[in-house]
Amino acid sequence: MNRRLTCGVAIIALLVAGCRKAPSIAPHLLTDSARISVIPAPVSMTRSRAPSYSIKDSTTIIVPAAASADVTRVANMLAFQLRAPTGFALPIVVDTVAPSKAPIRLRLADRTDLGSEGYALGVTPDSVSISAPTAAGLFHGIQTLRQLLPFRIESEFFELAGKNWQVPSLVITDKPRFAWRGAMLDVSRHFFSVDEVKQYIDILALYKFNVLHLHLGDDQGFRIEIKSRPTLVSAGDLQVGGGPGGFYTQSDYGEIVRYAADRFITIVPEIDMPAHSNAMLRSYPQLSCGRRAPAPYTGIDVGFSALCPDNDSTYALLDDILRELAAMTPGEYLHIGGDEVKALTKEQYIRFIERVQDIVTKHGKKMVGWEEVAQARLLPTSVSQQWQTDSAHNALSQGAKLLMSPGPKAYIDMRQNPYAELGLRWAGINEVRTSYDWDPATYVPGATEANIIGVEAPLWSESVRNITAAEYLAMPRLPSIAEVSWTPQAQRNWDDFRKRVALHAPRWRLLGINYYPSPQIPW
Ligand code: TNX
Repeated sequence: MNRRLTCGVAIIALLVAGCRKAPSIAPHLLTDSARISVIPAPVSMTRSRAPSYSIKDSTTIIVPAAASADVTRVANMLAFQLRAPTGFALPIVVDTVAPSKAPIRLRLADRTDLGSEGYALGVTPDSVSISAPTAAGLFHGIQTLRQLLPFRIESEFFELAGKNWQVPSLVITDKPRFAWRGAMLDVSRHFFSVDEVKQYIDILALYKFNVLHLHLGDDQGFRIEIKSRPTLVSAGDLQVGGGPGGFYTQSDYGEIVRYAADRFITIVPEIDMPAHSNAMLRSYPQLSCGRRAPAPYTGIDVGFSALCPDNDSTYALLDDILRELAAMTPGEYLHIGGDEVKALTKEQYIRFIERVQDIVTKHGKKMVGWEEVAQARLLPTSVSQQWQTDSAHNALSQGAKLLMSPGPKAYIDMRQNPYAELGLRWAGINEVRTSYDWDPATYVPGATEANIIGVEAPLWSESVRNITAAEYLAMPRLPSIAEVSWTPQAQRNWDDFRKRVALHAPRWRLLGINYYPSPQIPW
């Protein structure tokens, strides 16, 4: 029966059930290279009238002669990304060997206007050219190329992915607004395996984040092996709702650090102190100044535990922890928490933070702390992470930089709607538009863009038990925060963003990334 006939015969049923067409592929599952969706939006993008470029069987990836290990790795990652869905060989060839037809070319260019992470991307019918002053810039350029390709480029099966690999002709010049574009994962309230953390890193890389802050110690669990203090992880291994949760050996941690570094993402480890330290105190109850004895804790209360600031053994313990952490962390920063201290006096707190800052410095690192640390004397190299934004002036008057994570905007553990099962609500409902519509440079009175080191989206895990739940909270707010931290304010536009982010959902489905189908997005 042809379709018209089906409808004709079913004319009465139609009134009840509607006229069913023969099954067809939903339009959003088809390639539409006219609709471009790059997130975060580039600083400048000019499309040309020229025909598209196409990746073909014969395409090669050209790298500069004598490319550094970093550049070669970026080329390999591009090839790896493209080979599975296209089924093409895509050999990597060194520039000057033999002229290739219609290549993808990676180039290091001496362009100060692109900063340390920017890139330029040019597409003509005959080539794709990505140039950048650094390998990090090339890597970001590759993420843009990936997003310019049909979404099926995220498929692992060329048998299913089809043959059309067009990239529209255009010119992009791009670099980030802020140096620190971070996400935080709380692996203490609930533990996340190394593989889960890698999955999160994959999402961060796609959206050009460059920091993953790991919240490694809280009341419920202490998650990093410290060889000189081996009982920390064993005595301190619970999680919300019960345990055990798990911990990273130093070799696990090294694996995470390397996986992130390969994607130009720096790990910033946090051991929260002096409060949020119940798990630590399970091994060292004699160091407790808290309001409760350090008993196993699997609830979600905060502020009751504290390390004693007036005991030298406290600093001996912290010296061991921070020394080992510094040695296994290539990034410049160690995060010492410092939030929500309810069991100490202000004087005790200040004394504590100043001594810990000295320990961090002694081990060659810079200190980051939640904004309460600004009550203490901060070094100008220290960073104050704003979550309530009521102490910014203390930090600013000492020359410290602000890392912007305001609860109502950047906390992606807040619920996306009042009826959601996942997420907390103390900072309000944070729908994707709320997370998008703000300017980090003007959010704090008295601060200017120059005072802001960047933006970070914390994902606290009281209600989050695994990476699937984490992704449900993170998507689509992580791409939103990515754009807040990368794209110049004047070029950000909610209405445009909501349409662009809708076009990423088919990619997430191929990548196996869970997401919240926000009613604010035209999926
Ligand atoms: C506040 S924000 C906390 C965390 C909680 C979070 C839940 C901050 C520095 N401390 O201990 O996990 O709220 O949203």
